[in-house]
Amino acid sequence: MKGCIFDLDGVIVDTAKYHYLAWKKIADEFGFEFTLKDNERLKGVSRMASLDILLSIGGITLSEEEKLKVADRKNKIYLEYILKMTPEEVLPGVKEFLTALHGAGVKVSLGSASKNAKTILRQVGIEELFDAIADGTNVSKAKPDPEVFLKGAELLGLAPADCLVFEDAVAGVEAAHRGGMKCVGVGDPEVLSEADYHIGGFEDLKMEDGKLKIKNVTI
Ligand code: B16
Ligand code: MG
Repeated sequence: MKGCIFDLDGVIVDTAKYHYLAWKKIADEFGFEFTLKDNERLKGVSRMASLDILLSIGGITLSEEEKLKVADRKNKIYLEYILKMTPEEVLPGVKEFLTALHGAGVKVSLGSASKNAKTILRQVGIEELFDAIADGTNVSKAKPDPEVFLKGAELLGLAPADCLVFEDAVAGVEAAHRGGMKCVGVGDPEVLSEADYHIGGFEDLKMEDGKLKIKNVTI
């Protein structure tokens, strides 16, 4: 393993709660209910695809032009939350693990669908721990397409097979595999059953003699 590629939402930070609050505001304005359970369907999904799901829940049809306006409004509301994020919101063990990877000479890239990824990393103070950023601004195909992870590997100057992906979404695990990469599932092992390795959180990982150890397994 020469490089690690990290999903953002659900792996590095929990931005799903802010996506939820912003989409809920949009649903409230249209006058329909949008629940936390509904929000699960938006995880790892691009902004416009998320809007399509939201509108289908509300039974609402909009023109492409109206959809762009609503997506833009949602993003403005989302940004209000994002710009209040603090370094304490980086998920437990992430910063320590990224620092250990750097110490061991392992390259690090982001692999996220978000167009706000850089803003979020900057806001929580870990932007400098990434050697490369593949995100919604330089990739167009959504997971499970492998494009975002292949872009991450390319930006790091590494072969996909030398990279390990960290993902919390089923579509992300599939994207890693389709890109020829092994994947660590972050979260429920039953949901992420296709992942090659499983962790509950980054406290389960450590670097020892330049090698990655997951619980007691050396990779
Ligand atoms: P934005 P990830 C994804 O992040 C989120 O899980 C998903 O809910 C969101 O719609 C998507 O980013 C796009 O985000 O509106 O900021 O461009 O898990 O791929 O890091
Ligand atoms: Mg995610």
